[in-house]
Amino acid sequence: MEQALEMMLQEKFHKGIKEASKEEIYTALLCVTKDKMKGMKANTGDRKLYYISAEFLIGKLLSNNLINLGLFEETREVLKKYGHDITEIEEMEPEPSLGNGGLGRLAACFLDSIATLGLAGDGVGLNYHEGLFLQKFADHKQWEDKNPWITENSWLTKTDRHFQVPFKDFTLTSTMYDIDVPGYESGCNKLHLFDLDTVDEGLIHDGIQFDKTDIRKNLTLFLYPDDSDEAGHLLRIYQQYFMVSNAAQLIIREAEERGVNLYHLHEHVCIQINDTHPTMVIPELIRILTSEKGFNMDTAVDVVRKTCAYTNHTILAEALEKWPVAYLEQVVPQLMPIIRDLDARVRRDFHDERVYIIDEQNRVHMAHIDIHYGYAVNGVAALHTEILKESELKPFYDIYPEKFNNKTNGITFRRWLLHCNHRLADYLKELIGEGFVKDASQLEKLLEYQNDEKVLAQLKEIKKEAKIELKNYLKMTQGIEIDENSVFDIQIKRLHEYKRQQMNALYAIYKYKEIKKGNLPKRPVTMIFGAKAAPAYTIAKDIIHLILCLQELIEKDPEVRKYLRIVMVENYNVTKAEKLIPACDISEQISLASKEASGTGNMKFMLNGAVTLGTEDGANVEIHELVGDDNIYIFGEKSEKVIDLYANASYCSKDIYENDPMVEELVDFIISKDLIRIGDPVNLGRLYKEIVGKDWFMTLLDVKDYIRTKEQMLEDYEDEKSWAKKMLVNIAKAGFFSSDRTIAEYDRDIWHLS
Ligand code: DL6
Repeated sequence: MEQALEMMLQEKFHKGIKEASKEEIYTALLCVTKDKMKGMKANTGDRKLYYISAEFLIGKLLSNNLINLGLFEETREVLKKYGHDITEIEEMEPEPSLGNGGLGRLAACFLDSIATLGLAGDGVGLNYHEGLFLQKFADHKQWEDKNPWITENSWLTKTDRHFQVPFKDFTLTSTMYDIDVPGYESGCNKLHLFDLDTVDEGLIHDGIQFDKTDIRKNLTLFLYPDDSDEAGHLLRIYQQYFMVSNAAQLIIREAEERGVNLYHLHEHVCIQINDTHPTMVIPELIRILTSEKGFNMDTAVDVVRKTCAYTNHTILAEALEKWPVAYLEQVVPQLMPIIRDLDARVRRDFHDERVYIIDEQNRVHMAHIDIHYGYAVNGVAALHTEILKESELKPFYDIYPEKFNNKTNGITFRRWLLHCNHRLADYLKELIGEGFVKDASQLEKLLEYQNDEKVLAQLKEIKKEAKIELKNYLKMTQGIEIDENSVFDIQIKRLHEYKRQQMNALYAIYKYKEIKKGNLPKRPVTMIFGAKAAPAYTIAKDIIHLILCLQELIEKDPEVRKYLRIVMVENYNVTKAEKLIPACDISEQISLASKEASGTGNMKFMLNGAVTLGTEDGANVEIHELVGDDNIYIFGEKSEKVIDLYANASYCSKDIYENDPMVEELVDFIISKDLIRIGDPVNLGRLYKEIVGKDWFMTLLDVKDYIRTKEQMLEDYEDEKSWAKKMLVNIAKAGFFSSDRTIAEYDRDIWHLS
């Protein structure tokens, strides 16, 4: 590495390692790493996977790529020798925020594991010029700004693949960019990101505003453009079709290049449809096979059905896409005869309107296309898959029980342990050997040490060091100084009412009031939040406003500040997650039971020795089963009860509010003089009204149990040895959540690549 880096720096900047700037070293390292990846062998196989996804939240790639190439340690040493710190060099890399949250990060973890397991599988998506918006706080509110990530030297390589993508009124020529995905001690795959040469960042004004109708200039500008109006909806359809038409053409072209007989496509190719954004790949493939490759409709449907599999990531109605026929006619009229034909086949075979593709309001249910015309449907955690089978998708499960299966999510340990917490990773290697890096189940060897005081003390020490690092980072980035001896209680995830950041805020109000009354905690608590709210999601933004107002109230109150702090991390992203997760004591996973399909933050936290405070939701259920009652704190109503409450429309937050003085006091504080003095009465008033009058995600149902459980947790934290043992058990049991295990299961049950 030393020689390669030195030569690259000389070639690019006429400088040596010692005198080069951080930015120059970053650029040179990027180029050296790219060269090394070019020389890697590609994973190959007779059958190839295409993982199509609107999001790939890959995060910064330098360190991850170096780890997977086995060059990280060496590079760190070389840099050290010349007086540079690799973490400072990493800071130079702009983060590609090509995703919103869990779904996109999952796709990135999957690419890492697919490559690591030596499977031939590429990602296919869009080359958004702007990542998910940059979040800024001002006036205790979220403001959005553009978030460019593509620089002159980036991980992208422009290829000479181009396809013609036909829309109603014009045809666009795409360009394919590739990002190499090296496996850990394995071969390399690709992430293919499609783009248009005509896209123009100059279209953006006033933060993230732009002309939504100028498709040639805006198509790949933004991930999830605001779809609160018709132009926004249409733009999303343009994007989705652009993504899948390119994917379909690439898949067919590559199959032909491999000499595959297209009538046997399904024997050589499988396509994973990641949520419904890529669903149109089904009619698009059928269109190409019938109009260009001489297939009749029956055969095309048959081949495509045997090629495509679908992953469901949510049961939230608003996230299950239904496109009006009129919109599809306006953008991709060539698909409508095919979609109508697919719907007619369903109507012919099943006389149940719940499973039709086109409903009475003339909307196309994208998930219904996937289920009828794919060969596998999976949920992303055991509970989620059960809910799909038993309620959300029951009519489909009754028809196709054999298609349904569960694939509990996972995370790549290369990023979420080796990279983000090298102290812990090194210590684990010292204790139990390096085997866990490739075979995560070996983490269980750690259980032998659960009563070893030296080991427990060392785990606590590593946690403390991570807390100090986070403290320094927050001081540097936000000018906030926190106390590493306090309990770090962290909730980081997208802002959504179902994830219930508002319930955590009610806990803060409770604690504030207790401290005011003189009930002082044994140890100070630092509550850390990180979350972006979708720009058009008003109540989510109001919740951020509440948290920022509480932060200010406490900061200005010296009496309370000694015992309680709130820190809302600005612009939460993958890079920040990597700093926050190793430092966490209490992992907040408090969604309303049945609503969080899986969660993956919960897995990252446990792997890094945090203890979960959670509901029986998503993968929390499996974490609970693995670590046992003593090593997790569970509260709240279970999913059966919640589903029942919805079914009978029998939840009424106002009843709870009016009949429980403690709850009333906490909720009233949102519109108290103390907060109105700091914040905006419109936002706070609206949130108050929403909680009292609607509370769709049942905050008030669980808030008291939540407070009680968190208090218990804080008390238990004081028993240092027993807490350290909980940390150890969580780390030891995290092996199940390696995405290598998840991918091995996808391969065994769905893809059959190996
Ligand atoms: O499967 C990845 C991830 C899950 O861990 C989360 O629980 C789930 O919310 C997320 N789903 C989505 C889809 N849209 N919504 N909401 O992001 O997928």
